[in-house]
Amino acid sequence: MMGAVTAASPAAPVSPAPAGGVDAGIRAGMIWFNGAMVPQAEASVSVLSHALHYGTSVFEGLRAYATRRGPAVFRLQEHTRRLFDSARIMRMPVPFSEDVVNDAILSTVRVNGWPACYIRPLIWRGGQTLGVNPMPCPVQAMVATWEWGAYLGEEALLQGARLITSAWVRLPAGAMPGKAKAGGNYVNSALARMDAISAGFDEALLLDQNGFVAEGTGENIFFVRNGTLYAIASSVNLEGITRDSVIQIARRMGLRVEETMATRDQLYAADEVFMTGTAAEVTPVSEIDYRPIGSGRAGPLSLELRQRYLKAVQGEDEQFVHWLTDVNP
Ligand code: PPE
Repeated sequence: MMGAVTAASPAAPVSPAPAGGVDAGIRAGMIWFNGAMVPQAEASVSVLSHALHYGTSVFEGLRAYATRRGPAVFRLQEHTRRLFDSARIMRMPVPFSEDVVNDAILSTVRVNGWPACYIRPLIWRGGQTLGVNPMPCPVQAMVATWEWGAYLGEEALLQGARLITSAWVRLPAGAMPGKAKAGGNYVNSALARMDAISAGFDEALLLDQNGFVAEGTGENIFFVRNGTLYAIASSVNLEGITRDSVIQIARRMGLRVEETMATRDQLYAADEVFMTGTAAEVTPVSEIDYRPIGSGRAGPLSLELRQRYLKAVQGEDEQFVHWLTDVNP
């Protein structure tokens, strides 16, 4: 009988809850939790939190980089602005100002002493009553930090990532607010990412409901053709801050940059494809749907833009130092 548990196929053992409740695999040190700095083990919430049941959260992802002046957060104001825009879209009244959240981000990096780290602010509907209506539930907030290396692995970074178009369509604009970085949107991303990984690929390429390229599960997409850089524009993708940074860096290099919608076959025939995101930074793509892109290796312009992006985030490019906020002023 399908699914029956026999002596030969024992049920997976039930693992005991880890001491402290949560996330034993992530070392986040001190977490800013509703206005106080607490150890990770104490930053826990009720299992009856609205967000846990219905995905009613909004979040951000930032990075702090090691610079000559110590750690600095990349494009802090822009990320906090987008976090509050996401909250507005989700009708979540945030009990803190943008300035308080900016301070919380800088303090969390500072108290943990990270030279460089990933930063995850999260705002969510907590526990009060269950039922779909979130409005009676309190809005809570936290900022956690941890060390996070190459998003799709070192190999994808060096050789170029291998992508497969997902059978899951990116959430249509009439169904979900793609411009909000809302927790619930990431159910779509998680489904696509699981299937891509199970099929042996690094990442999924998501199309919109009309077949146009939308984005990766956590990255924006660019391509190069005949020397022009094209940034994918879509009504359903996230307006990436890395995407904006790379467009500005490319224009300063004197490259021709256009924002455009594109079909998957335009990517197949491109000279180069790469992905951008705070976690992924600039990750070259070497293959999509079994078709090698260009030479089938990380493209030269992708690698050059990656180098220039890394210089900018580390404060090594004078033209873009205004993007950095020192953690220890
Ligand atoms: N699209 C999606 C769907 C997305 O999640 C991200 C960021 C981007 C585009 C690029 O946005 P930006 O970081 O502003 O350039 N994804 C974040 C979460 C990744 C995760 O796995 O968690 C990130 O990169 O921090």
